[in-house]
Amino acid sequence: MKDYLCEDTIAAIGTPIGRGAIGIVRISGKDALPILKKAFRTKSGKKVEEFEDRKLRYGIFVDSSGEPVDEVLAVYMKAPKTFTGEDVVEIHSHGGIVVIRKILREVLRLGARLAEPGEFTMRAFLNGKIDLVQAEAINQLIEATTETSAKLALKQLEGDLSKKIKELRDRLLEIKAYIEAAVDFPEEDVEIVESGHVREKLENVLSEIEKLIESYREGKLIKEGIKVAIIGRPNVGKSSLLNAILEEERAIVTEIPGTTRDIIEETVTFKGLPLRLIDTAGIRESADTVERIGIERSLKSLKESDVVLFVIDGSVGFTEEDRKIEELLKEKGNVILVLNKSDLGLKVRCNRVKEFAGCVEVSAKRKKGIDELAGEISRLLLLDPDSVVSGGEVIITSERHRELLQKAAEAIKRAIDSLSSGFESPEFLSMDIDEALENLGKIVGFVTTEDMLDIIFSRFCIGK
Ligand SMILES: Nc1nc2c(ncn2[C@@H]2O[C@H](COP(=O)(O)OP(=O)(O)OP(=O)(O)O)[C@@H](O)[C@H]2O)c(=O)[nH]1
Ligand SMILES: [Mg+2]
Repeated sequence: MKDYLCEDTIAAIGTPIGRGAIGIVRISGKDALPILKKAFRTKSGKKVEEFEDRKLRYGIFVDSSGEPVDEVLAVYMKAPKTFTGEDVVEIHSHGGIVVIRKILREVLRLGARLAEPGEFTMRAFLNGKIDLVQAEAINQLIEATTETSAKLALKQLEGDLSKKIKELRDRLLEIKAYIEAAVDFPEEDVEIVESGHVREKLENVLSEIEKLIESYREGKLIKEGIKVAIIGRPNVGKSSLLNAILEEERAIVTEIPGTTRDIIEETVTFKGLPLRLIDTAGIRESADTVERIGIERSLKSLKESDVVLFVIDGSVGFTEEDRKIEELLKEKGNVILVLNKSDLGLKVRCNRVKEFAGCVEVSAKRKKGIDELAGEISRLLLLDPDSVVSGGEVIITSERHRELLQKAAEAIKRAIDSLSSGFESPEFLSMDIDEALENLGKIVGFVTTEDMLDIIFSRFCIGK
């Protein structure tokens, strides 16, 4: 994707590879319409000279020798009111992979080039149809595995974060105007800076940037899903708990200890929380090689998790084996004790347990107390997915954005420091503000470099 000139026409299959009712080949660029005209015939075999803008047309797609490939619906969308800002053609055929590949091959033969991953979206960005944050949000939306992360991506696509960044930049530009006036009139520089309340304004901008940076913790959890490891000795009901949360019989449950051998990971939206649930092999001393490997994997997912559900058989109480596992959990902060099998009568109760960050009494078998678990998880992570998604707060979800905001914050802090330590050189102040502006600009794409674009757009799938 080294060539950012949008001279050539690009094409790709826009639908997933596999069987489907329809498949779409998308073409963007100045040759999109001429290519369509060459390969499209009416049902009676006639060429079509005029395609009405934005109107689906039924016909036959033919190959180089005039042989029909498939019956299709084709649409021509005239620039600039299209996703990429260029002429766009879509050919909707039947979804079989053979047919759709044939159509793509023909389109390439007629002069289009196969699109690079993310190239359609990159053209949309380069042609000013969307900014960088929105381009990244498109990818996030495609990659979203839970409802909550999809909603968050959609908010960014609609421009929430972009608006916020632009507003912060405008405020910095206003501050910069005062500082430049101070540079121009050195005798009155102190008065000018004071009359503009420069320091106060900088502090306000800084505190809003810092709030955005803080929102990353929450944003990341929602975007990637909260990793929840279900840990405990064999037979306490870990897999039953997984099944109860998923509301399906996903994992095998038996009365034989050591049933689960390998980790099972499932993504689910549970009471609005995007969870990546990991059911693990029961931890115990074992001579069985397969089981031992499984237990090692349990310990690994324990380490990588955001939250641990430590399950014990509450009808039995803490056993020696449970205590050993508790030892392993010492280092972990977010451990919720799950007292399972409450239907059999509990020997330990949550109000007696103080060692864990949270505790719930459940019956995985009877599906009792399961909802309370969601409450405990969100309480522990200080996460309220409803307000995150529907509230007015802007949340960042990308490491790239976090880094750039951090750099902007540092530059503003420097400016504030130099103001408080006796204001000597407005030129330096101006440089700090410029640095902050540049970093904010990189978030939305006012300021770009080729490397940056390469990195961002190469993460996309082809056809997007
Ligand atoms: N009465 C009762 N039995 C339960 C409950 N939860 C699980 N069980 C039973 O306990 C046994 C073990 O359940 P599993 O879910 O397979 O336990 P596990 O912790 O995944 O076990 P391993 O995979 O061997 O580590 C099964 O016979 C379940 O039916 C519960 O809430 N109440
Ligand atoms: Mg199990």
